[in-house]
Amino acid sequence: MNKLFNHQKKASKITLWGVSVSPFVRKVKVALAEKGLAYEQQSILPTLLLNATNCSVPEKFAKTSPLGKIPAINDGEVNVSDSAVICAYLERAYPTQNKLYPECNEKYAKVLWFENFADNVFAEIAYKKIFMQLFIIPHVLQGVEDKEMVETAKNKELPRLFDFLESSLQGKWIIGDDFSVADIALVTQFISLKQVDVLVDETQWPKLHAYIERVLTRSSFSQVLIEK
Ligand SMILES: N[C@@H](CCC(=O)N[C@@H](CS)C(=O)NCC(=O)O)C(=O)O
Repeated sequence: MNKLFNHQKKASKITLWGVSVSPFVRKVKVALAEKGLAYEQQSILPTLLLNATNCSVPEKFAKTSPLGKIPAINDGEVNVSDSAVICAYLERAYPTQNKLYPECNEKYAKVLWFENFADNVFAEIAYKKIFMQLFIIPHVLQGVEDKEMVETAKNKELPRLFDFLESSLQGKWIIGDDFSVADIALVTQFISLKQVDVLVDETQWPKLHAYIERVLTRSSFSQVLIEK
């Protein structure tokens, strides 16, 4: 009873900063759901977009996210920003909940590699060159997308990354038998692609297509996608 009380008390003090449309915010929401941690969300745009839309930047957010990016969290007095750092922090702060990183050193390194690939290499194309152009620029900033950038990303750059992932998939999850933060980081990017109608062709990338569907059946993903 005491243990349960302590857990609930600890979990309820997490504040997540960021709008759910961000794949990086979604990544943290799924990680929190996997860990069964309660939180309250402050749906805020990054500082760059707050400024561009003449909105003020809350002091607490500025303090929590020094670069003004989303996501960021407050866990009591602890301020953490960047999705990869937040997930690593949550694993360490809440070690008894579902593990997001494997014990084995080699697998751990692979997970970090794929998480970095998802957040930086894949997102550079999927998020910056496609989602930003097709969603954020027209719908949030009322601007006009760079059509040439989108076409090159969709037809040349993205298929190469799909090929790489197709050849990397040897088991149930991206690094094999262990579901991890790498799966969360990757599939949250695919959700953004789907939101702008960029899909993975099942005939060309069958393993990747099945993998994404498999990850999406996890209750953490359904929970977050239902909330939206
Ligand atoms: N590496 C960061 C990337 C976060 C990121 O780029 N978030 C976007 C919103 S989806 C943002 O805040 N952009 C504003 C900016 O780059 O200043 C993470 O994983 O949290």
